[in-house]
Amino acid sequence: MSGAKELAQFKAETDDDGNFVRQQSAFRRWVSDEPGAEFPPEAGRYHLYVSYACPWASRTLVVRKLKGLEEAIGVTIVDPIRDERGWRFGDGSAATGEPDPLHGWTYLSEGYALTDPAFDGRVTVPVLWDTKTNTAVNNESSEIIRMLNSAFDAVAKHPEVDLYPEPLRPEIDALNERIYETVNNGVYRSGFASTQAAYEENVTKLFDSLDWLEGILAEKRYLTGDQLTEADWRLVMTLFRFDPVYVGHFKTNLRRIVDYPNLWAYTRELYQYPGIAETVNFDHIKRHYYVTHPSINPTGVVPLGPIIDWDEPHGRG
Ligand SMILES: N[C@@H](CCC(=O)N[C@@H](CS)C(=O)NCC(=O)O)C(=O)O
Repeated sequence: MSGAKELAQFKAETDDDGNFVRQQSAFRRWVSDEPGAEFPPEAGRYHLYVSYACPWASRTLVVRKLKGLEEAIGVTIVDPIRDERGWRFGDGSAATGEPDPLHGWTYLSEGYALTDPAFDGRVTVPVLWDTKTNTAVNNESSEIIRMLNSAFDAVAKHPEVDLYPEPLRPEIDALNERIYETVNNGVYRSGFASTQAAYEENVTKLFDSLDWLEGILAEKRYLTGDQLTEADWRLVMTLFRFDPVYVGHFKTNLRRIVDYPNLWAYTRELYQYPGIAETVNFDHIKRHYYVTHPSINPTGVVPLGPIIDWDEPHGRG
């Protein structure tokens, strides 16, 4: 890929002040268990296209796992290395990800074109695909995880798991809002800032939020208390990637997660939670970021470290 093309892409994603601006997700339809819904939940009908590298896509993998939807909803892992043609399918090897089992596509953009021939935005993961109408239902992770949490209970092995319980919703919404702005998206806003001022502003807000979260986790086991909710799983997608990638690649280096006693123990606890480690692929994560953003890492060299013991006992609880 040419560096000029990549720079042009990033320019389009940066405002006049040098701030990274994320595009709105395009497909916003819903799977619902309401009678007469356009997309009713059915085992075997829907499919997720994801990248292990992507924190937004990985949320959907985690919720699928926690709800016990592995048999009801299929998954395809795309190649972590992306070029200007967007996400590509793999050859089935551990390094490149999987071929498209449904259509034999080469690029995920083929699914975007099938859903909306006029689509001309960036092709993103995750995508929740409907095999019956052969279209993308939704490509916004925050909405897909809500559907997986509540619409598929009839076909879920763990319908009792509720990551967005009614009484906690206002608290979860408030946590999500600050964490999305300053942490989940804050790392991208820091890393893709194209001016010193934009970088410093975003890094400062990011670390103010990490300090705030460290304080919450000094008092509580999880963000809302003793129950894991979507707010925890959304946060930890960024924490898993923080020391391995963001500290170096996105220059979010005032501190590392391992320097925060509570955040680091909490990050390990969620990593060690049954079924989660198999959704976290550090090889895909590191190669994706370091190889796919030539404007900030033109050599594409992937660092060997840092050495992190993810299995160290977390000691919380
Ligand atoms: N708001 C979307 C964001 C998804 C997103 O930006 N995914 C990234 C990967 S981490 C992507 O596919 N980027 C492709 C591109 O920008 O070309 C969501 O939460 O689902």
